[in-house]
Order: sequence, then C-alpha cells, then structure tokens
Amino acid sequence: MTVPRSLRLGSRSLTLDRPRLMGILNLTPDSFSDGGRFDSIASALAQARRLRDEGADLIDLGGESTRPGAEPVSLAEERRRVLPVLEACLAELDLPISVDTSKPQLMAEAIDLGAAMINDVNAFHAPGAWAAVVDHPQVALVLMHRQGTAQTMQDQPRYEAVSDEVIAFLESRAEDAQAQGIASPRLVFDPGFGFGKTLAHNLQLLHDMPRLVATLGTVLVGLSRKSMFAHLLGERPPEQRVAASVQAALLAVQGGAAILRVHDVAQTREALSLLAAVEGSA
Ligand code: HH2
Repeated sequence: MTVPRSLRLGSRSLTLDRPRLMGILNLTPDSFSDGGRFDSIASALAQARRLRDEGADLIDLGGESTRPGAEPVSLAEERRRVLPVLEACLAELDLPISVDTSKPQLMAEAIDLGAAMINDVNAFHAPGAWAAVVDHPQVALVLMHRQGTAQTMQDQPRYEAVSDEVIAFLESRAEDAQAQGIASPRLVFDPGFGFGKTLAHNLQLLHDMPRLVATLGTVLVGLSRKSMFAHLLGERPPEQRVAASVQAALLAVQGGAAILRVHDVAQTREALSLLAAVEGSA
C-alpha cells in the first residue's frame, strides 16, 4: 500500500509529507485527562485557539468519554456538548475540525455544519454509520480498532498476534467501506492504543508501526497521556505522562505514522521540529 501524499479535509487538503498534529478537545465532564475543563463554549473555544496557536493542523472534538468504565452518553447530550462548539470553531478558526463520535445522527449533523473528518472509535460499526458519511467525499474518516466496549475492554484483552489481528480487522472494515461506495483515499487507520490492549500489546503495536503503515496506508495514532505510560513508568496522573507521550509519538512517526492525536501540541511540535532538523542534516 502506498501512503497517499495528502488527505482531503473538507474544503482543504492536508499534505502528508510531514507528520500532522490533531489537537484533542474533549467536551466531556469525565474524560481521563481533560474532563470537565471545557464545559462552556467560551472555554472550549479558548482551548481550540490555544491548540491552533501551538501548531495543531486540525482539532478533534469529543462529546463522549471512551475511557475504560465510562458511561454511555445519549444522543441528545452528545449533540448538546459538541454541536455549538463545532459551530463556534468553524466560525472562528481557520482549521479543519474532526468530530469524535460513533453516533450516525451526530456524524450527519456535524458534516452538515462543516466537519472535515469523522473519527469513530467503533470503526463505523453502528447501523447507519456508513450511510451517514457515504455521500460526503470531502470528509475523511478515521477507523479505529478496539476489542470490547468501554465497560469490558480492559478486563482481559487477548490476541494470538496483536498486530496481525489489528491489521486484519482494519482491512476488513476498509473492504466494508469500499463495498458501501466509500473511496479508500478517505480512510485513515488507527490501531487504537489502550482500547482492549495490555501494555505488551500497545508496545508490540508501536514496534510494528512500519508494518501497519506499509499494509494500511495513512495511520493515525492516539498515544497521548494514556495509562500505558503509568503502567510502564510507575503510577502517575495524566499530566505527568507528557514526556513519555512525546517520546512515543516520535517513535510512531519514525515508524511512518501520519497523524498524531495529542493533548500537548506545543511539546509534540517541538520534538517533531528536532526530528525534522536531524533528518534534514543527514
Ligand atoms: N483515544 C481516545 C479517544 N478517541 N480516537 C482515536 N482515533 N484514537 C484514539 O487513540 C483515541 C480516540 C481516548 O483519549 P481521550 O479523548 O483523551 O479521552 P476520553 O476518551 O476519556 O475522552
């Protein structure tokens, strides 16, 4: 699989000649890292501006936490959290906006408002999910792998060979997308770090990043502040996992990952600049 050189994001095109940063903006009371911090349109917009100023190439808005044990959120509540902030961001920021949702109705409404990407941690499994996105070729789609639901995923995840299974799952979702009439350049693949994976599974996936990229094409990774770093380095709250997250992001980029979903845009941007400078001096 040749990695596409660019990704269409609404009216824009994002070239993938260098790693791109997706800044995380969670509009939830209970997200594991930034839950409860952006509960008004003004505070969310201020954070979106900050992510942009720090160098985000796009912003991912989420209205439902996916952390292990999180309670599902109703459509009405997720709409209430996400849509006004989406509108405000589209009106004020000159950046593509992604919406992190698994609900087809919210996907459709977000696209109507102008979302450039739909990021679905359930890989468009919900009935009606493909239908919500098929007629919008300008919208990119993130398909993520997971094992189990938010309630069950960290119980005892098991794989024979984690990378092979993640690749096979994502390839089969891509075939499903194509069968529904969705063109493959729209698709972005995510191995789903921490979603039904032990520390060993997460490390194996990071190690196998070149194979994932060679097989799947455009790969997005979400490693930022995840509990795998607490398991590896000792218990610590999410804000003390930044250095490890940045290191892991660099490893993913060296393995060919195209897009990094991060809380800490400024720190990750600096590390990427260093990497680019070193590579440029070769
Ligand atoms: N991780 C989270 C949420 N959405 N989407 C993709 N594509 N990949 C990820 O790894 C991913 C994701 C979890 O992180 P966060 O949004 O910070 O927390 P929460 O789910 O608690 O809101």
